[in-house]
Amino acid sequence: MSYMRILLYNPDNGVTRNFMPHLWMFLLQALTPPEHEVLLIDGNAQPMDESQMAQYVRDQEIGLVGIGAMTRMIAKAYSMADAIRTTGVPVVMGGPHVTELPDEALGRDGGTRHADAVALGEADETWPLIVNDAVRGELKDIYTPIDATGKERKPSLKDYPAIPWQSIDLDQFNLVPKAATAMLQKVGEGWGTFHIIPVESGRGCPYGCEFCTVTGFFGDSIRFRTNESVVSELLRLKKRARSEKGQIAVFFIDDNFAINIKRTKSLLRDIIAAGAQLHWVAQISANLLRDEELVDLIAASGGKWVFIGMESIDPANLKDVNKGFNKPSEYAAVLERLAKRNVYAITSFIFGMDNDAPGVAERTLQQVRTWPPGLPIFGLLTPLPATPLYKRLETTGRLTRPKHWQEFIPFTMAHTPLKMTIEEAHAEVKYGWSHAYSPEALAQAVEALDDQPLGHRINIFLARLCFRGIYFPMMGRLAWLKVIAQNRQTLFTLAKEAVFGRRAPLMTFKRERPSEDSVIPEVPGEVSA
Ligand code: B12
Ligand code: SF4
Repeated sequence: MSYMRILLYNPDNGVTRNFMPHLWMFLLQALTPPEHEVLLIDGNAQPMDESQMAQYVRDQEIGLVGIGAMTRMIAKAYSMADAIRTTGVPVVMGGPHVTELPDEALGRDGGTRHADAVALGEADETWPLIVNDAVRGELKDIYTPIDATGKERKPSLKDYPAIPWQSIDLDQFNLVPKAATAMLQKVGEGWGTFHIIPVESGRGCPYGCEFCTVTGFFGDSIRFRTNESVVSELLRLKKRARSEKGQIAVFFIDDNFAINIKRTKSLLRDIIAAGAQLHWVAQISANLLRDEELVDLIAASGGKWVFIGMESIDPANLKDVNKGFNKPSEYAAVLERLAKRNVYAITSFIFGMDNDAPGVAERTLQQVRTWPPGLPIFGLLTPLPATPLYKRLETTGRLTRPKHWQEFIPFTMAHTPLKMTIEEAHAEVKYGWSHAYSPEALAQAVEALDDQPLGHRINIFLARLCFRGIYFPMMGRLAWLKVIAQNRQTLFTLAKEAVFGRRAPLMTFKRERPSEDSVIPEVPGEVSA
């Protein structure tokens, strides 16, 4: 058994700083044979260029580097891999992009070879084999998770490793500035550190939306960890937060946290029974949020934000992308149901769909303004490799940048929509962000929670300020100061109330209530594929 020092690296996404680390790094670290040491670098938290990376690999005497990346970071991943390979250290790549296009990473498509080996699909079981082969200097080109008969094998998640959150160095992911730590440790239960930690309770989604890689990658076989394993992970996180006088919020990264409502309810009940509640956010599709009991349990178990892939308010668009199970007519009722329990939504919209025409952003915002305040986010329809969308656009000759990932440009389309130009689609996204996150819109969101405790209004205000940064870069101190200055009136009103305990109305805005026909009937129960 020989010792090796392994580096796991996630390139920066080029848009936002990392508000949350990537789970794959911690998972593979926990699955690495124990005789090896594993170092983690997330480029979003610790930016590095190619020469710094090569130097780091030499200085730290790294023996193997694992790189994971989504499509949008793959160009950076390749150039970092190239720099590492010049030092003679082998690079293994994994994740959704190289799973779909292994030949690209291995240089078998006529391009440069970037990786010594590629791990296809879920690597929970192949990673220890990769490490052992690397120690022997016998890396294979491709690692595929297959069983003895050669059939693809998906990890069951029943023996999920215990990620040692209590001892992992999370310094690079602390969202509280170092200078404020000592002071904030004394506030309330302690705010000296704030971490958003990714936790998965299950994998897989059967819905097969046209633009999504998940059904192809994780398969339509849904697998869950045991409730016990998830609860004990939350308890470990809770203990850590207490011991460092800080806060931890959890992001359940399951693609559809309530895909099996019965199981989700049972997990949430167990979390409550064990006192393992932490504030959490999860992705749940709107159709699964019809169940009042589920929403009660979400609130009681610490759920604060639900990410809903609404995509469009136009049923024709939803049908086009195989997401007809989303019913725009029920969006308002779903959001009201959450808001009644003080749970709010991150509502995600995609512009540039085939039935979108100029003005789509304003039409969408008109609806959004009638809903409880939340965090709308806007993106463009993107043909990710190996998705049904990619194939459809390729066969109909509509891709304008077929290999868009080789030159990633944020918020830029790679195909022409049918009812507007690419430039018009870009303008719609800009309109969406700038109007949803203007100082007036932020003030209105706070004011819409007029009947709620101050904490809830501060929460929505801070969340909106941070989400603004997804589109409008707020990296530097100066950029933050500018945003704060623009929102000074809302800030002042909130601060005044915090100090004097009395509230002056910010604006006269009141959210319009949904019309009768947007209220859906209560349909309890399971929704299957
Ligand atoms: C959480 C999440 C996010 C988080 C951020 C990521 C984070 N910090 O964790 C948020 C919500 C911010 C986000 C945003 C986006 N996301 Co996202 N996200 C996810 C999600 C739901 C979970 C990721 C996860 O942790 N999975 C669990 C881990 C265990 O799986 P994994 O990462 O795939 O790792 C396994 C294998 O891939 C492999 N592996 C991975 N890396 C490596 C490396 C090595 C060396 C090896 C050996 C193996 C290996 O082993 C792991 C264990 O089996 C996935 C969907 C999914 N279920 O994975 C989408 C997903 C990754 N996101 C996706 C997309 C498109 C986006 C956005 C671009 C969406 C948008 N239009 O804005 C943005 C961009 C984010 C950014 N700024 O860069 C796509 C990526 C597809 C692709 N081909 O790139 C996915 C797959 C979902 C989809 N719709 O198809 N996302
Ligand atoms: S519901 Fe979400 S995770 Fe499932 S296929 Fe559709 S977009 Fe992907």
